Amino acid sequence: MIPIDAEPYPFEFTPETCGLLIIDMQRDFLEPGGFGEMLGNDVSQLRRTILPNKKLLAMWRSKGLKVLHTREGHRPDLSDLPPSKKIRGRSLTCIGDAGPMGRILVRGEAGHDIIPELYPLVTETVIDKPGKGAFFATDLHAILQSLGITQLVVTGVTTEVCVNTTVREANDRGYDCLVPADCVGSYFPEFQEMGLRMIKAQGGIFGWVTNSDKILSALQTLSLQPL
Ligand code: TIU
Repeated sequence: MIPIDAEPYPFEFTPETCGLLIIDMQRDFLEPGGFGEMLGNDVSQLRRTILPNKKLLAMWRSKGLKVLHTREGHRPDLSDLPPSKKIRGRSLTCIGDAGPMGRILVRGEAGHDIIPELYPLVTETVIDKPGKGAFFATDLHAILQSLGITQLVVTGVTTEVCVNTTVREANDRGYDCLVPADCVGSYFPEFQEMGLRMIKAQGGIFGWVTNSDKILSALQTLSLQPL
């Protein structure tokens, strides 16, 4: 066990049973022309998370630890897209419509895929999720259980939507979640702050918050075990 400086108190990091869960670092959220921009957001707000995620991912991989990625999106026939989600926002274009990076938030399209900077290795788990939480309508819990994972470092976008929803779902299923603030991003600075405060409030009601440099320092103390 390696204690990691975190709020509201140190996180008892057990690397062998801790997965790095990177939420929805997809082109549709981080690049112009995708779902995020379609909702009226400034996608440049999220791009500051790319470099810290890249460093954390590289270190995690170099130690041979488990990495999981998620992608939010839907089947090409949209049979898993609730009508309520399709029409939400009253935008001229909606999920499934053609966009500059292919059909918006549809599996198999360029915009739905993970950004090149954080592209998954073939050995890494990719969870395709139709909702905001990574546990809803996916096999994530079963996969984590079979791997013996009990802790998650959760990164990605957006802080108050898919990251928060996933952390809450994970917490209810018994996982301890650590969120590095510099590796999660929101289109809205106030939601970034509150999203993180909600996780660590009330004695860590949903989990812990730290910065990626603290996790990198802890990982540096481990012997090298490349995949
Ligand atoms: N809109 C927004 O902030 N987020 C999403 O729709 N999905 C994720 O957070 N991945």
